[in-house]
Amino acid sequence: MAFRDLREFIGALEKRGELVRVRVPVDPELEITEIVDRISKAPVSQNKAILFESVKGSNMPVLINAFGSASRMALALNVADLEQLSQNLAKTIDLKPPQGMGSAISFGREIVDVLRSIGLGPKIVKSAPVQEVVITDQPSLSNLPILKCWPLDGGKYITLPQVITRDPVTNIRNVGLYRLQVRDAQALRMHWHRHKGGAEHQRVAQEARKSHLPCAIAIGGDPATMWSASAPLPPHLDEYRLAGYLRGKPVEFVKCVTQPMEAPANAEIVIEGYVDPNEEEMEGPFGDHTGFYTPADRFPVFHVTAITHRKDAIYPTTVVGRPPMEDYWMGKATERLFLPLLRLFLSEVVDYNMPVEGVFHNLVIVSIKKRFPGHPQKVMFGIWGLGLMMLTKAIVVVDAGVNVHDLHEVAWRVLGNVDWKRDVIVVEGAVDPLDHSAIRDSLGGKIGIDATAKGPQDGHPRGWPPEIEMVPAIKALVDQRWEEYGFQPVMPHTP
Ligand SMILES: Cc1cc2nc3c(=O)[nH]c(=O)nc-3n(C[C@H](O)[C@H](O)[C@H](O)COP(=O)(O)O)c2cc1C
Ligand SMILES: [Mn+2]
Repeated sequence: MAFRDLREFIGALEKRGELVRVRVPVDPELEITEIVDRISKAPVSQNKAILFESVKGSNMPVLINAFGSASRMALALNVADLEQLSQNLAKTIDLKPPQGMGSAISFGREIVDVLRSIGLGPKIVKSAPVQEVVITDQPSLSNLPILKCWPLDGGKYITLPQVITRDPVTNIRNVGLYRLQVRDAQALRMHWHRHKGGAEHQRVAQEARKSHLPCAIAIGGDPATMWSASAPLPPHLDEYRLAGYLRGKPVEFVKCVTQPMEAPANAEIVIEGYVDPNEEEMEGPFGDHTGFYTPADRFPVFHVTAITHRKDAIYPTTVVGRPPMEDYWMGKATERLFLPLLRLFLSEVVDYNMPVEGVFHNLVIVSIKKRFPGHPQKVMFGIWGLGLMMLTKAIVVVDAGVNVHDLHEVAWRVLGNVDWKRDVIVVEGAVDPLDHSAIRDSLGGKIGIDATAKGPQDGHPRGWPPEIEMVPAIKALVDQRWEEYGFQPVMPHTP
């Protein structure tokens, strides 16, 4: 059952014992961060969503860490566990490995059609909870409980928005989750990276000589809709259709009051406004999800023309920092959901993992069915050519049977299987703007490591040794006699 809005989700979290209400007053400046940082890193039994009911300087409660565990993220996206996201989507698109390039392309079209037809949206409604209160005269951001997350941050940031824009030429909608720095009561700085949908709309608006790029910033809504803003769909695909697919029901929209835009009707808050595509200012610094501060850089300014909200609006937000924090689970959902899509283009892929230590762009471990010389390298270049996966700094390729989610196994395979002269490629290309190690902003070195077993076809004539394994008959015998030897009934776990 799809959630209608954020409060229905909060209700479900509370029923499952996944929500803690904090009633004493707390400071949105640093104090909430320190609390949620501890809770995100606590054992699963203590890692809860938190509703701060009394936040200094605002009368809105603050919801945080609502997506911050595997089970809460699964609940948000309407599945029993995150693995089900892959299975459902694979079933939806009836995934069969494409045979050759022609069918891969038609298969690609099919999936675009599936995504296009899903949601049958946008469904426009006349009256919306998010417009219970409409402020067009001197709308002010200062009524919102916006956090200052970390000590060296350049100010206060809205951290969990859905930033909605339309391509000024094609009118196709994009939704992105980009942080927004408060400049003053009526302006924000828009931190969309150059590789993202919103930034492309800004460039299209510049080329078309538009002075305004209309924009709606939705805060809250049903959880699948909120999360969909973080999904890296290919350009020209509306993320709200993906939300419709996940919910099994289209997202409902209402017309904005001051911009030629629509926003989710069941959001908590909508900030309407526009970006002047030629106006940029310094944004940042900001304590980022890499665990480091991102330095200040130039980004566009967003001017507020209206704020609408529910009468008793709740303000959802998040804090990013040294992982694991809430965004790790939002990204894990993407990783699981996108596995069938990755396999659509790289059918040899069995599974992949973006471990928490790699903060997504720093490491992808991928297992493949290797068939020909150079196959691991083909997969590396394939990944470096796929959407935002282009930003991957390190790719490790292992054989089909390796559990990519077991980092001990992966380390053992890599360290044993790799000849560091033969099996490594280093290339230069686009890297994440958050990569502080890159020599230039957004351009740097990337590594591909082939940790598959090597045979004669890989230029390894010496032969590859067999892996050590006991024969099944002896295993069965020892199982049977275990207690007879005088050991405890539970078998010791072999790592
Ligand atoms: C909590 C969180 C914060 C994020 N902040 C930013 C950000 O400030 N700027 C940015 O470009 N991407 C940010 N992202 C990543 C984007 O949301 C993601 O790349 C998404 O695919 C962007 O949508 P787009 O592909 O339609 O541009 C963030 C993701 C999460 C989960
Ligand atoms: Mn997009």
